[in-house]
Amino acid sequence: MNRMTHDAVPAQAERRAFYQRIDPHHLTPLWEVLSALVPKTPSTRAQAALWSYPQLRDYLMEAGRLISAAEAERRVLILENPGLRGQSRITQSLYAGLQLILPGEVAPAHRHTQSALRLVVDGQGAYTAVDGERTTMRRGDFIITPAWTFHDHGNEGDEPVIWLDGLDIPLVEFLGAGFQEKAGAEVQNVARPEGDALARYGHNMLPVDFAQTASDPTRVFVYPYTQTRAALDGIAGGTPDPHLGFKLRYVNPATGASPMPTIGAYAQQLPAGFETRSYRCTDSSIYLCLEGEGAAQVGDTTLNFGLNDIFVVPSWQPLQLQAGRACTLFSYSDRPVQQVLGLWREQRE
Ligand code: GTQ
Repeated sequence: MNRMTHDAVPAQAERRAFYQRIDPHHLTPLWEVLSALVPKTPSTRAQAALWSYPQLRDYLMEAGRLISAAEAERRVLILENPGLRGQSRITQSLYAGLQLILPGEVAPAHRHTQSALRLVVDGQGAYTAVDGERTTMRRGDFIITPAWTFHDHGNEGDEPVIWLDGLDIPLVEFLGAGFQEKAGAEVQNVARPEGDALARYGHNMLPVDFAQTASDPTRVFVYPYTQTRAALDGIAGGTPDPHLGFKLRYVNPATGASPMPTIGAYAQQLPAGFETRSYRCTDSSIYLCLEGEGAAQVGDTTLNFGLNDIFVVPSWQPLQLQAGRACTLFSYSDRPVQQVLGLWREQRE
């Protein structure tokens, strides 16, 4: 018979002494951490949280007086999840920041393996250039900077311009795959006229010999808000999904996959007074209110959001959205990663 079943279970003190003896050999017992390592349901330290835009804007303008875009390289205030302070992340896998560029400033050209999205929030007259093509940044535009593409931002207008940056920084850090380099010049040469990529790849047509695999980022790098609005308005006369309202995802038009392999992005319309039924999914999402106002009930937490406010909904927490006035919400998450790995789940109540 097994000794363990004969004798008394070894005292806690004896176990602890054992753990201490193996510790210098870089060993630790699984049974002390198993339930945390393999949880019954997703457990993240990330919390539901909201950042009010008027306050964000004030602090960002203050940052504008303290440091130039040139010195900062990117003048950004990072939105850190209150449950993940010090980690420069808004969810376990994704980063969010609010970037300011003042009239006359340039954020110099560089590239990195981290993928980035921009959602333009405030002001006009700025541009982003991606691999030699510029696009004027207009409010609500969704612009992407795929991995390893050179990008610089500039403001040739006379107003401060602010946008939300969404990057896969924590994911790339986790994978140990981060590289960065500066371009030879601060500002990229313009290689193609503005609108070239959208004309070639974004009108339900493609260059005749063009072929692409599903994981490649799209050649379309700007999704103008005018088109997003037109799409949402076009379906808003129908019946809203009880859990999502009218929700569309941004795609690579050549493949139907997400614009970039690591980040999915969405635009959603909720009619005035509409209340979604409880819904949860394994991708944590970052939302920005582009129009209207409302409330997000995330578990026990109520987040009241207004114009340009940003809020985060952690993995597997039940979400109910309530629109006050009709709402348009932008959101992004790591859903494409979870789906390709066979991990993504949702639950509708
Ligand atoms: O605009 O290239 O918020 O490299 C963080 C890292 C923005 C950018 C961020 C970046 C950028």
